Amino acid sequence: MNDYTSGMYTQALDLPDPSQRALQPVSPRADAHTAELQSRFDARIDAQGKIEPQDWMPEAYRKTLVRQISQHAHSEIVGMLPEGNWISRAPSLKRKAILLAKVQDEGGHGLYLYSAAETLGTSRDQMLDALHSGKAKYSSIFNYPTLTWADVGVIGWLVDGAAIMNQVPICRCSYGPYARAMIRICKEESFHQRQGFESLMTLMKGTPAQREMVQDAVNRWWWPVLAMFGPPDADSPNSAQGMRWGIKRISNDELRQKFVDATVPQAQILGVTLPDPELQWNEERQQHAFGAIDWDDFWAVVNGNGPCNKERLATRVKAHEDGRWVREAALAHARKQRSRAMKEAA
Ligand code: FAQ
Repeated sequence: MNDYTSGMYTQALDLPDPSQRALQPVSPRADAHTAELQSRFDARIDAQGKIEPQDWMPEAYRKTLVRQISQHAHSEIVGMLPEGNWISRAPSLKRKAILLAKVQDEGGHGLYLYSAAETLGTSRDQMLDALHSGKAKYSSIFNYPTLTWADVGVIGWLVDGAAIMNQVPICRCSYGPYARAMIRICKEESFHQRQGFESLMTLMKGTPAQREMVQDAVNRWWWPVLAMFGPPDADSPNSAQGMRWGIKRISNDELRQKFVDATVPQAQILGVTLPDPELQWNEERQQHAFGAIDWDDFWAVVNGNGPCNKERLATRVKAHEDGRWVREAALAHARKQRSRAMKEAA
């Protein structure tokens, strides 16, 4: 039971609703008004319509969106770090320019997403405080190290590939600002995925040592990428309600399966082996069967104990502190302009 499962959907989920026990209506009139707003909201969700910032929405819907969108924004911003480490070591000017553009795109995605979350009444400062104090989550995948240049290609191919698989359905999310932000993000992620594949293809056409480097990177990233889709549906506390509200459109397990099915032929074209002896085509199910994911490792990483959690958070906090003077200067400039405009108007 969690606090996202309040309201009428708890009936559909067959869960008790604690809010109904704890809260009494202010007055019968207020209660009737809320019921009317709720029923309009439900009708719009059922009709696949969009909810906009000025619309009434249940508090639990707002809270779930702030949780998911802010986690997503944090992932984009922290996701800049593993690749950012390679900007100064890219093997050519062309690769450096591509990587700079990609890392900058991720920063842009973070900004659209923080803006989308701000429309729900939570400030960017509040969200950043939650990230920097270690309270907020961000994607598990960014807590693994980038040991060689091949890791940068593998992040593009597999991590961006998984991100697209997960994020294309969010373009149809019921919350308008989130859905619209995702359209541009997905277009850019698609470019990122292709540049990663192309970079790996170049390495695979190179020396035996370069091919080995790619295989080693694929071996290290494959399983964490599969875990990135989130826990199995049966252990995913937010899924049923998220799907009912049209925030999530496809479940964690279904997306993971689609990703495996799409990636196996790409691995064959590249000439790499995916490190799973149980991975094979299942004729009956018309999809690939694959081995068991190490969920203990996933939860250790999510709970702050992955190989790079501490380093990532420390780097992020330092970047925020280093940028403090820029924010303060911009605010001071805005104040000066405002007071000048007021003097001129007087
Ligand atoms: N890492 O009940 P569910 C990118 C948490 S962006 C950490 O299934 P839900 C771009 C989950 O928050 C990548 N925590 O949760 C890029 C929940 O905890 P809570 C990020 C995870 O929300 C590429 C608990 O487990 N993408 O890659 C993870 O229904 C390359 C139970 O889970 C998004 O954020 C995880 N992997 O489903 C940048 C997409 N998985 O909050 C740079 C939007 C689950 O109750 C380079 N988000 N948890 O305390 C989503 O689609 C969903 O939020 C899920 C999780 C699918 C991530």
